[in-house]
Amino acid sequence: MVVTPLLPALLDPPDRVALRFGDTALTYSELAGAAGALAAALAGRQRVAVHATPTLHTAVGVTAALLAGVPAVPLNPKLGERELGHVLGDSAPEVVLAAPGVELPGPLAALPRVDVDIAGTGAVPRDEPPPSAPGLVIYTSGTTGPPKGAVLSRGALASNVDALAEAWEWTADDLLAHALPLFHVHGLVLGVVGPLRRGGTLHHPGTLDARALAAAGASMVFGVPTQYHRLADQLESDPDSGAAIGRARLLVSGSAALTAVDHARLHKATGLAVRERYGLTETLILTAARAGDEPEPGTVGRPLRDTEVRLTPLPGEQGDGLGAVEVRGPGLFDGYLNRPDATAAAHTSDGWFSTGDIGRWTPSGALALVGRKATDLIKSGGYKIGAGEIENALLEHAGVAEAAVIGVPDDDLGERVVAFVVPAGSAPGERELIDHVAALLAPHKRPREVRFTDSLPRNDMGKVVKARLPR
Ligand code: MLC
Ligand code: AMP
Repeated sequence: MVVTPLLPALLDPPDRVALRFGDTALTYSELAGAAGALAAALAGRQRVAVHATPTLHTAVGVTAALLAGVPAVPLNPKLGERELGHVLGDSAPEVVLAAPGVELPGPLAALPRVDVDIAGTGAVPRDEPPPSAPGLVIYTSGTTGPPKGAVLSRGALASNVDALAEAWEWTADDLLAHALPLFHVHGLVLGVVGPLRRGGTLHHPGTLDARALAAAGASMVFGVPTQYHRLADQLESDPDSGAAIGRARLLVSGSAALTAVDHARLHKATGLAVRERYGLTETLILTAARAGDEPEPGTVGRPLRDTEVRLTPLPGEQGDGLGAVEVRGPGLFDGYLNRPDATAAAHTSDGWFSTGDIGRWTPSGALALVGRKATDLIKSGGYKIGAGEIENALLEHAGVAEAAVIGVPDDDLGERVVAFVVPAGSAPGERELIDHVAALLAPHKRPREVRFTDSLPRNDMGKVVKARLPR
């Protein structure tokens, strides 16, 4: 069977920069050489972990794994020991890819290591697995328990970035700039696989800083709302950078809602209307505002090609158009690794994936998201954070008798993690508890604030009623 390549531009490299991180860049020929050499070293492995720093090495490492047909597990380099132990135990990678000289945390350092040589020269393998084969395993939080590994097939990656290319008229001539982490769908699938599949260029400036972005000369920019919020702050006193960024075709925001205020501030500073798109780790991107559509702030656009989105009325709703967002399509994951129970629970009885989001259609056919079903999921800085995971980490501290974690609205982060703690004996320090969580889990999961209390509000069954916690 002839399989269509996932990254055709590497088989016939155009004369163009593929990846630029800071001041270091690789052309398509150089990337093909480096990733081709590494792919040869990975051939035949079952699964490979990637120490996913925001560097050229990570992009080359993941590209090599995709070329070799070996599923890659990108890891947040700041994962705490508990989370890292879980992810490695669950995904069982045979080797870890890392930049030369970088020190790896304990459990990762115990794995056989393959250094990513960005100057390597090897041939790109001509054979690749079918689209049904797994391409990436990306870990994501749920309401309870440790993160689950979403298995994304090569076909899901390809079809999703192709549908986005159609929506955004994304071509090889586009220069995409973003400063996203490379261990989630946004930065890695849209942000690395996307431009490489198009044969275009990615520029990763490290942070979405106004001056760096202005200098990048990008035609497209991706970011999470927290990054755009900070950018809007900077542009208030830097109109020149605003004008330079405004020469882009498209600014796209996703992973969480961009506020109306930030939409307006960015429009004022750049002259561009930010487009939003919506998706999940498990589904890849589902809906997007098109390049040519009238901007409609507060919506996340229309379903992508071949993606079906339905709204199932919520129990007790009186026909106000609100519904649970349920989806089907070629971008959906194959299930959670080793978790058939969780995979089944995430689907309806007739096979649609339940996103957990609540939405309504607007008259133009765009989706507006109005909330989430679970109060135990927090979106902070564009990261999904399960309250239960943080509560469990807090309860491991000897000074904590009871804990309840919620997200409270925050101008910068969207939501901020706040922990309510009933101390065991004399209360530990707030900083001590924050550091305790940051050491066990990734630091973005740490509470930004701890409020000590004598008791948590509970219902007659003894269950904590988070709605009664002061926001
Ligand atoms: C602070 N830090 C600590 C600490 N306190 N470290 C250890 N112990 C403590 N007690 C450090 C952190 O390590 C970090 O270091 C810094 O302080 C702050 O980190 P942060 O909490 O992450 O915040 P910030 O730097 O302000 O980051 C904001 C941000 C980031 C927006 C840049 O949140 C981000 O990159 N978000 C993107 C999330 C994303 O990609 N989501 C997509 C999911 S996919 P240092 O060194 O880093 O400064 C998805 C699907 C879809 O949702 O639709 O896209
Ligand atoms: P994750 O599991 O990290 O992939 O996060 C997926 C969740 O992010 C979705 O279920 C939504 O709640 C949220 N999300 C993604 N994009 C948007 C957006 N443009 N607007 C609002 N929420 C979004």
